[in-house]
Amino acid sequence: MATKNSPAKALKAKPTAPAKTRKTPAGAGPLPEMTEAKAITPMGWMHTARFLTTAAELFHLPALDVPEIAFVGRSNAGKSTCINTLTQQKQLAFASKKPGRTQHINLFALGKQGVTDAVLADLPGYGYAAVPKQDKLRWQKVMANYLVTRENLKGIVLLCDPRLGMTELDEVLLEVIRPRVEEGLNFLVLLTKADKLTRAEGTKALSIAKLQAGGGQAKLFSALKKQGVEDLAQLMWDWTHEEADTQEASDTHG
Ligand SMILES: Nc1nc2c(ncn2[C@@H]2O[C@H](COP(=O)(O)OP(=O)(O)OP(=O)(O)O)[C@@H](O)[C@H]2O)c(=O)[nH]1
Ligand SMILES: [Mg+2]
Repeated sequence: MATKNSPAKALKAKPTAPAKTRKTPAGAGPLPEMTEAKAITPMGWMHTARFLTTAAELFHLPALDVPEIAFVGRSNAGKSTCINTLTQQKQLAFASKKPGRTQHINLFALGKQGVTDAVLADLPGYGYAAVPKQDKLRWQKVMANYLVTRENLKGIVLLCDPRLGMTELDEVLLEVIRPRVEEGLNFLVLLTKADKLTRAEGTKALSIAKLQAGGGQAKLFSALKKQGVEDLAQLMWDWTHEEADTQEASDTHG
């Protein structure tokens, strides 16, 4: 029997996002806005984030059976800041002006009342010139292995500073994950620090990123201006609750 805090219950909770971004189960019609007393918003769900564990090596990571979303990208692209903004917590992930701040895979658990129904992974950035070559190569291997073999990986967010565009290492990463994206792994190119761009520059960067994303999506994001935050929270919810949505839809159809 499902208890009050069971994952099954958490998975059933439907976030009530603003009407324009709100997703309803296929064929289930509009969600009953007023009757869902306990419904949480995607941002409320994100706010439940808490530190789970940290690992310097892939084999130190615990095997998990909840969906995981990885935040990857160049050093200084804004991965840790993005996680802090999404989760509305100042120092959950360590962000810094100094590149290379994140040197482990850090996992953060999500879910209401201590029930973990998804995990965010903050990965070390690549491409920081001052890192010794040996360390760079070691990290590229750890990351590639993680992205290819992590079984509960449900989606990848590749953060990219649009003023720099995709670098050679971003392209390498795209090649590494392409087979998994083609198999249906969710993928988003997130153009960070959008506050540094004019509207026209943003539009142009977005259309280029959409082409580069292959089967994935592309979005603009600014931690400074809080641009694209709710949209991203909703997407993270959708990625990690796809099966629950499908189940609900089929339940509705009997
Ligand atoms: N203007 C602006 N600056 C940002 C934004 N997001 C992050 N930054 C800045 O970019 C720098 C790097 O941010 P981090 O979040 O530490 O970057 P990271 O990708 O985690 O870096 P590593 O841990 O080295 O891989 C910091 O100085 C942030 O304040 C943004 O949306 N707008
Ligand atoms: Mg970081």
